[in-house]
Amino acid sequence: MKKILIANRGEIAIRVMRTAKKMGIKTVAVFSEADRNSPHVKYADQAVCIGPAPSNESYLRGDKIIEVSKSLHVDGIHPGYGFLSENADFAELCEANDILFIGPRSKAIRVMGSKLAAKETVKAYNIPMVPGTDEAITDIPKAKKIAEDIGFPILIKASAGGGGKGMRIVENEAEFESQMDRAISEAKNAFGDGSVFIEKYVASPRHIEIQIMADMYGKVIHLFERECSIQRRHQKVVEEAPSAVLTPELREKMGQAAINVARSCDYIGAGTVEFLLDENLNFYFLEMNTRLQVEHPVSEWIAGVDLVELQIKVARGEHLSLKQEDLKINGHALELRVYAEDPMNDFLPSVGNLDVYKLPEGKNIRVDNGFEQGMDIPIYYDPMLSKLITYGDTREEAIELMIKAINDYEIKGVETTLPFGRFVCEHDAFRSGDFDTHFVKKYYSPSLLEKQEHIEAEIAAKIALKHYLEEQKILRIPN
Ligand code: MV4
Repeated sequence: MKKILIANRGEIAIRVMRTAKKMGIKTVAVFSEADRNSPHVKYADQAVCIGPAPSNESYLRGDKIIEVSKSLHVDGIHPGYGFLSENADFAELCEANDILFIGPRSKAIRVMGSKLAAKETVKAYNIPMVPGTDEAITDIPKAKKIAEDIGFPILIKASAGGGGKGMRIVENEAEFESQMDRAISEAKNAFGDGSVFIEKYVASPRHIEIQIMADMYGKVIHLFERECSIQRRHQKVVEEAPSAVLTPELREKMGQAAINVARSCDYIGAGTVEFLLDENLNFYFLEMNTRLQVEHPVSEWIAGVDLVELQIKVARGEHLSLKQEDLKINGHALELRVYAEDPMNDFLPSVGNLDVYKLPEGKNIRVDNGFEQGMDIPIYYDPMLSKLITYGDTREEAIELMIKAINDYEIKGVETTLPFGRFVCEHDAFRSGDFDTHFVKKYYSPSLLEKQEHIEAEIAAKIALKHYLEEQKILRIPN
């Protein structure tokens, strides 16, 4: 593999190119008209404009990306996350054009993209699943009987959904039919596929995911778990590895289950198997994400691997040389997603210009960034600016360093989720490790953030005053 094209933008495009360069592989960036001056364009060896700002006219144009790849003699395409990364048709188009798609084969993407097909596929592998139906519901009275057997509340999920899209809680049997009707028509509208199924609703779960890596010769390893329960409306905010609640035995069990999920679909490359973990530490398979994830750096840090390097190696046919028994967890890593969103105003995108943009630096701090000072933040894409990742020998150290690094950011021009990240890191429930997916809903409100900012401003003012008075003393000493 001599040259790869990165079909993405922002921090992940740069992150992939960094590893490609390390491996001596040439890089091609693609960009939209809104991203002409973006860092990922400058960072690449070659760059090609593929269309206007809207994603469906640029970063989602698989046909154009293939065309560019052919004319520049690209060997492989790395899709990053989002955009075309889980588009089975695009992976197939790459296969048909003899360009390596750096990811699983299109078949695995297609199976895991359908939640019902995924359940069907993993069934033979003894993977724990939430009680529910495993076929699309066509007979509503029959489904209602099943719901009564399972016990309310239940959850209706769209087969073509995922990541929380197309879900509906049904509290009791009285509302079953109406919710079912709505769920089906919603699914039809949103995904063009009205297939829905039901599951018992797990009320206070943690969201634990396992990173896996597979080569094309049937070897599959796992790189431990990530705890992703700190999320807001299905948008993860803080992720960490390892989880504060897994025992080595449970980790081993979940790791093996994840490996089996990968085996069930002949998976190749990096993938993530999502589980729910209930209060009694029972785990249930939810879905598999067939791409590199935003939060992959926390796994890289504790496992001591470069996941993009492994992706490229297995894509070009190398054997995985890592052995499961040689892998172990070292220390603790945390990631905060820094969004240009206003935590005081319902996390509305805060568009504008990055008048000041200075990033924290130092030992055990990693910032995966896609922006630079002076840039406008385009309104067309996800408003994530960068990811702040910190590491420590212990969870406490990683948290303390996260707070320090948050304070070392200097951003003017837009509001960001940095103060919200500090709120999470300072919260007792987070620090104790005793939290679930309802953390934000349960504990966060803008007024609490205001209070915290106020206290911090007061402390800062007091420190400044003390300095001032001390300086005055010094100045008053006569010569
Ligand atoms: C669930 C659940 C409770 N019970 N399934 C949301 C994302 C999608 N992957 C599945 N999700 C959930 N499925 C059952 N049977 C609760 C969620 C859920 C959730 C899961 C992970 C992380 C955050 C979440 C927030 C709300 C709901």
